[in-house]
Amino acid sequence: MYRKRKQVIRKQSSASQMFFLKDEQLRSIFGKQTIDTIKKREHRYIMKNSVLYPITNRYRMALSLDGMWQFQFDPKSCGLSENWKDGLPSPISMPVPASFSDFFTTGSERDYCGDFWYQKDFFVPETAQSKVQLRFGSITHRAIVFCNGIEVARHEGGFLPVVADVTDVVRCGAVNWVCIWVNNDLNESTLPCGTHNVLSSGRKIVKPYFDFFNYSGIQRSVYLVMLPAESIQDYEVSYTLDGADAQVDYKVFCEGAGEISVQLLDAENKLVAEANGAEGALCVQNAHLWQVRNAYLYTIVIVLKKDGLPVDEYRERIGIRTVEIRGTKILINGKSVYLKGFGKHEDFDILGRGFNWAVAKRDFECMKWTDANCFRTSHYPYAEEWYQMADEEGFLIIDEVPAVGMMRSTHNFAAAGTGQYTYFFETPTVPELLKNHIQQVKEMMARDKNHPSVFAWSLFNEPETTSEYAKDYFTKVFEAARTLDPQNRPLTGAFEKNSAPDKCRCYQLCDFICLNRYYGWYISGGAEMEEAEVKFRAEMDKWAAKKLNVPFVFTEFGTDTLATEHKLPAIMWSQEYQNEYLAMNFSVFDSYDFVQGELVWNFADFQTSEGVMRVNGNKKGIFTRQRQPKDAAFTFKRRWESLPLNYKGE
Ligand code: BDP
Repeated sequence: MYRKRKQVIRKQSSASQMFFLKDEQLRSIFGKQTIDTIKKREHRYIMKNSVLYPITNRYRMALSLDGMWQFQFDPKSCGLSENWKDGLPSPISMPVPASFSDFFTTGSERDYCGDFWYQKDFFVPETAQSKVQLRFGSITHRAIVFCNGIEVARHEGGFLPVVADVTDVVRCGAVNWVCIWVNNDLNESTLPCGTHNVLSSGRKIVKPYFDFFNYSGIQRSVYLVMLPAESIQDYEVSYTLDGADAQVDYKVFCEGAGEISVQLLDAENKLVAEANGAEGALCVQNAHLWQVRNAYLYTIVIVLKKDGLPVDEYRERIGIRTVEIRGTKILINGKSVYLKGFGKHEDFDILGRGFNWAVAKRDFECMKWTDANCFRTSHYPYAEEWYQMADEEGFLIIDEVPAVGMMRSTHNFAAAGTGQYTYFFETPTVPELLKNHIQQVKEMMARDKNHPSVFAWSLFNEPETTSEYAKDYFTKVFEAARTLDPQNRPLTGAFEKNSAPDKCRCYQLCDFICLNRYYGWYISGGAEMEEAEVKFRAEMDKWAAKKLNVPFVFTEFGTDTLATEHKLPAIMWSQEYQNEYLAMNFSVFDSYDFVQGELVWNFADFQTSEGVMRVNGNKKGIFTRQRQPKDAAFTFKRRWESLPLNYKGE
């Protein structure tokens, strides 16, 4: 009966039929809204919607839509033409947030590549504020969002928020429905890069040019956001220190006119500074700085008033700290910091890449136990909650855009070190790729700019960097990125072995240089470890000879290690080998003062595509996929506990 009722509404409100309905009919479907606003609706998503993290207070409300959704694969890609937006023909249940893959018991479902759909009913309160939005933490990799059968948003890119303004299409005090077309295919003009094969059966098999499973779906939380008519759209902050005091420069962006006031509260909620206006400065005497692994958070309270009365308020925790690259040092609050930590993935059993607070909590506890202070969001921006936790725990983040797989090879990591030219940037798809790349840098910086934990932006992982084409391409990406961050944080990218000191044409673009190196694993592994060290030092000597006077950070080094394997003498894949490899790497890192950080690959074992190089995924974890320590975790704990924060600094 329930379903029947829905179908009646759906039929009436189908977008294709909408303009054939009489005004009275439209009014009866959409209540108080006018036909004009309904007719305008299809273009609303072009307007920039606020990506502020959803909160609830007197003026705004965020209702979680997490839970069971309905789901259907669309292997024939007929859903759009058959109007599945009006109701999925035969859906199954699917939890959100989560990747869809690991719930299934057949390979064809787990590895599904193509179109698929999500759908959910949701109630909009009668008392809803003037603006209503649907906000998805991400939809992987591309989506068209329909609300009550009407298109409200389109988005390319699977790791940043999708916000749809549904003000003109929802019915308040009634049940509405959202239906989403999603596609998880990969190609060379979208981020990350890849391709697909079509089997003789017609089934598509995705071929990522990267080394992690192509998890997809609605992998982060979904909110129904209700905002006042005039609202705070965004804000940005930047910091200057002056002795014991600090100045917080801010800018507030609003939709609609009004007076703005800004306050800064300390950790005890006591007012420490205030200012008025859309732009201004908050002066904080005896500021508590946000320090690495010793975070102090203030709360910024932004109030929008109209005719003297508050109409909106947004508050968020921020940390006062500065970031600077000076010579070969990375300075936080003017003091040199040696980075210790991990390249990570959003990856866990059953959830796939779905965000889960409990997993994130365990990850932070494990990282703190090793005395780490930093991680890279390899190879895509993570769920916002990761950054909130890092802000609180005092972790530094290198925030990475999903520019991975920009090298023509089905497994780009396997091409690393072969010395072969793996061309990429001369293909016709490049202008489109560049457009998407810059767009995602914009969206990442817009979302993450106010997190004190984010101290640097990584604009790529292991692309081809030796051609003139690559140089042109990345020059454009860096030029665009340089204009976007109110704090002008350092820009970098992770270079693989082919980006050698005498060949790479892109390292000059970076404020500090990140190297992914596997001497002793992909290069001269096993019995040849001593040779690996010779080659490693030879490369480092070449970098040293360039006298670049910038910091170098190892953003990857590691060995696949099975938690079950022990062997004396050590052999590749054994826990003993992982430790011997690390000892060699540490001795190289310690020999060069400009090496200012070590982020091991990877924090934990993680799922990848199948292949002869992978045993149920990548096993380079220092922890297992279940977050239990391998022997190497104790090695890191010992080393990192013994290194001062300003190791090799002044
Ligand atoms: C690097 C990639 C990373 C891989 C790693 C590996 O950046 O994504 O997982 O190698 O081979 O090339 O383990």
